[in-house]
Amino acid sequence: MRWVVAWALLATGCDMVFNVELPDGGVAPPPEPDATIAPVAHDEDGDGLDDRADNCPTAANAPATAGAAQDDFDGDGVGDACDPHPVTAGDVLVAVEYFTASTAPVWASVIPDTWTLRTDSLVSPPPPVTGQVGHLLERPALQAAGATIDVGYSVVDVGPELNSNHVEVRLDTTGDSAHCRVEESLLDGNSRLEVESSLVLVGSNFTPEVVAGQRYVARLTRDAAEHRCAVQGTVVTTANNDPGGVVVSAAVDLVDTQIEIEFIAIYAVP
Ligand SMILES: [Ca+2]
Ligand SMILES: [Ca+2]
Ligand SMILES: [Ca+2]
Ligand SMILES: [Ca+2]
Repeated sequence: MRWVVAWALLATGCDMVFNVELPDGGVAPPPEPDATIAPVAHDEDGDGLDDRADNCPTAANAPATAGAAQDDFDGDGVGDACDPHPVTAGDVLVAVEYFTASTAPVWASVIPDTWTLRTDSLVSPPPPVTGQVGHLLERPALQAAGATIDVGYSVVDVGPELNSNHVEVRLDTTGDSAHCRVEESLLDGNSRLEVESSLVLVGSNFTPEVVAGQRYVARLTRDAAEHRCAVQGTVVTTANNDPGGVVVSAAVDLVDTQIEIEFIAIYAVP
């Protein structure tokens, strides 16, 4: 029997309610400060190294030789496979959420949607049969200058809208917002990858077509000079017209698209 539990999170001065449907009965886990405490014996990327021993817990990067160190060219503790600045030291993984049943996610729906927490992922509500519906998942603001966000997800379903089914990853600072968007157009059959900063939009065709069930990692990096949006080797950049502050809010914004989120990681340059 499935049941629904709701708890409130206080963040950025606003009450947010996160409705999570758990697969089995039991006592709802209380909210925890953040998932920098990785779960024991959990290997998100399947490279054989537990998350807590892995210098890049969301991308497979085990050492080529047993006992050797994982590649980290600039020696900042963030492995090359996921380092936002692989030849410049200073990157730090400041928050990561694996959506395991054993950790209560700090990510919360702004609208009291029902997202389903599975054993190792979070699934958004299904798209509507008709019309257009959006879903917004946010986390409390954190200190993260020059932040990068990685969202590992797969598309479960897209809705009936012809030209606006999309997954958007967002980092907001005071007075500025950066977006990395993957849009699936049923109108022309193309997928588009876009990055937006302070209303400056850059677009690029994104191939291959988004495939249901395939894992994608959307990465948005905001540096002082530019924003970069990267998915599966395609990168789109635009100028950062307003560097903003170091207090960053992060969000995953959906329209007419159902996704299964495997992880969300945030890096910062201290
Ligand atoms: Ca691992
Ligand atoms: Ca790894
Ligand atoms: Ca590094
Ligand atoms: Ca680095």
